[in-house]
Amino acid sequence: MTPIKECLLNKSTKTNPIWLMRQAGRYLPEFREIRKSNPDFIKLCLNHTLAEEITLQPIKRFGFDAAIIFSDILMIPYGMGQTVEFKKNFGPNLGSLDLDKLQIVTEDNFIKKLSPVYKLLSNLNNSKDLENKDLIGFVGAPWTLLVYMINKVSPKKGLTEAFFKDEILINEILNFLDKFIKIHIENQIKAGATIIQIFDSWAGLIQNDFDKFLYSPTLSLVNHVKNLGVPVICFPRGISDYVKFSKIVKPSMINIDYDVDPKDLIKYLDIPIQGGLNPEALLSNKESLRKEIKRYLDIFKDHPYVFNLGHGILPDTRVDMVYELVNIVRNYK
Ligand code: 1CP
Repeated sequence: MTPIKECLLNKSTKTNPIWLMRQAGRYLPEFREIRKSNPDFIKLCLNHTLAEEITLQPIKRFGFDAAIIFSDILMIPYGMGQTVEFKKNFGPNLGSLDLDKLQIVTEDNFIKKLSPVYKLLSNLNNSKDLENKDLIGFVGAPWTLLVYMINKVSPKKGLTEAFFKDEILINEILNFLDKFIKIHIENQIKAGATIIQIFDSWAGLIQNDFDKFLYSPTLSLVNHVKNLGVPVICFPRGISDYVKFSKIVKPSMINIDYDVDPKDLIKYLDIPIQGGLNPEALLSNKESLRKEIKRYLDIFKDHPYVFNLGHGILPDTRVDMVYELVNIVRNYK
């Protein structure tokens, strides 16, 4: 059984399993090399040969316990017919949203457009490099995808009231998202994903209607994954109440961000926990990195815990700091 599966079953593991969010990409020189000659990011995600190579790059270097496929949460709006572009130093830029066009997108159209993602998973499923490791497929949560689809660009600067003005549009998109996210999950599992992670990167922007935007739509997905017999990890980044979320949504494991106090959590949570370390710790020096890692490992000594970060690894991270991190986690006693 893989180390992460053991952890999910509450078994004690010799050392904490480890992988890092956004481990494939940005900070790796070998990724940047490929990216240079592939300016169209969506095309790169749909090139299953290169996507396989990129997925395995961090595994070959660091021997993580899981590979996460090289893809993006915005492949779902792309599959639903909205254009998605990534501009240098700007981030994603989505095209106009046409409900009439969305209504005629069939399950077959969607699967056809994203078929290289499923091919990527089935190829990786047979890879020697992933023996006794998990293969993580993922989706964006409905709220986070709704945010990108309506806002069209990153909501880094927050959302204005105008975002919420068309309730009919919001409800329609949420319905479509529930349908197509489930299709994407199902096809990733069929192709060989052994775990699904649901990224709700902008959950922290929700201020009202938590049931409508957070709990109900996520619970619907979590139940779908569980019915397909695969564990599901939720990452509702930036919400204040991880305990309430976990009690309502009941994921197999919860990924925490770096703003929550892990000591508080273990008092109230009995499900396995993943993550927490501030990715900025990797930009400091080895001594403070060691201290921060030890803080998490000490707190989770008697709790099923997968080591990971509290958000994605930052582009400026030095590769030698990642080696150091893996070393510290693997040798912790
Ligand atoms: O310009 C480039 O080279 C592209 C950078 C890049 C990469 C490497 C983007 C654009 N996406 C990815 C890959 C990616 N995205 C992966 C696979 C690699 C891995 O994790 O190992 C995954 C899991 C994601 C998930 C993702 N995409 C999230 C959720 C996780 C998170 O970090 O919060 C989000 C929010 C996105 C949207 C996205 N895609 C890319 C960017 C720059 C962004 C964020 C934009 C923003 O700040 O709003």
